Amino acid sequence: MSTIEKVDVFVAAPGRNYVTLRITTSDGVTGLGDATLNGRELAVAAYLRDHVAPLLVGRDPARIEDTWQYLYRGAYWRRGPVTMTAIAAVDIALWDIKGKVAGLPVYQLLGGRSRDAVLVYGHASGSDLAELFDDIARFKDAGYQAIRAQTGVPGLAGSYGVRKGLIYEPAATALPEEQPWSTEQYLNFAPRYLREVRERFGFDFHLLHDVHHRLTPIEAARFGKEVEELHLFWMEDPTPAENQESFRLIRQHTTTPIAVGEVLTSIWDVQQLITEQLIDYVRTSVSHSGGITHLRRIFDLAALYQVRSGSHGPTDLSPVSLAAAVHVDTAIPNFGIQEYMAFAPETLEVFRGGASFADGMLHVSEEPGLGVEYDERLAERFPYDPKYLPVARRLDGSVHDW
Ligand code: CS2
Ligand code: MG
Repeated sequence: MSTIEKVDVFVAAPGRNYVTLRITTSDGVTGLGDATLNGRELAVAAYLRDHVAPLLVGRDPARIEDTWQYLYRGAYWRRGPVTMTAIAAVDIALWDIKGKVAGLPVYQLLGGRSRDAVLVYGHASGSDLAELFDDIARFKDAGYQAIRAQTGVPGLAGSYGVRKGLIYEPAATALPEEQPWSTEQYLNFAPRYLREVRERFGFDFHLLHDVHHRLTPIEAARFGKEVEELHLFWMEDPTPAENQESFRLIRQHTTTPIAVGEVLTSIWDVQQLITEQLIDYVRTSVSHSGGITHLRRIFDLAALYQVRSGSHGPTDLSPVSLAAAVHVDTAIPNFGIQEYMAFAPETLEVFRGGASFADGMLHVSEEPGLGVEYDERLAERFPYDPKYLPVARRLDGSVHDW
């Protein structure tokens, strides 16, 4: 029987900080997992190195479910982004190994194709409307059928979601940048600019918007109602989702579809949102919610309630995550859409292979396993560079959800 012989955790910054797990079996088969948690990378790296790796050596790599249960229940302390990202990295790596041993791409182990390709959405942004419109035009010219639109709020410096240069990266400072926030100014502006986007570009593409946890439920209800006629594909994270029942209030007032889940890390954290149909898309990601094994459980629960997938997938999830996500997206019946951002060139030098982009869609790798290789030698040239996500403060100086 093949056993797990070696567990390596690589922390490097090719394009941005990534934590990559590599598991090697006694037969020399390797599997990769993504353990990146933006702004808290070293917490997951230490959790893996110090508390998980010693438990894995000698285990049967084929026992993916047993390893998941062992790491989840055996930790005693459950859930949360650090634990579930560490478990996810191990899970993804073991699925990679299982695919390589079977000589099959992972999606084939998940039931085979349910679709030919995976619809993605791109991220158009601009510090003002003119820049946003130019960016939307660029994404439409590049073949994107779904585009998220974010722009700065006049009078507020550093609004959420505005890309600086080619690659979007919100974790950009050695200590958290403090950004001002005004709900009133946002609510007076966002519905207006989204309407101008529809007036300029029409309705022949999916338009998405990320509220990014910034509103109270009734404010989110107002926002959803005001943009209803714009037929958004979704409004994302309209209000913080720790209190899942707060979405009942939004649902009472608007039919604008709702997407939630990128900061939620287990089926229990989205259980009420799904079973009460308080959301339309669940955005849990393969690398922050326990890996392929647990994400499948979440999407299967979601399928019972006609909730579709909409997995998180910005560049602070590595190409290993994106590859694993597209294997899952290719196989599940209730796929909705996959978030996708182009990686930096350095990232693609270190992480080779995986899903490929064409005509607004991602195409799954047919290589055995996930289809991604990690060049650890080249990665060493890009040392870890600690960065924090911003913190938002209201105009009275109190902390708000960033
Ligand atoms: C955003 C993320 O892509 C999204 O929907 O919410 O970019 C999020 O801000 C980052 O992943 C935080 O690291
Ligand atoms: Mg988001």
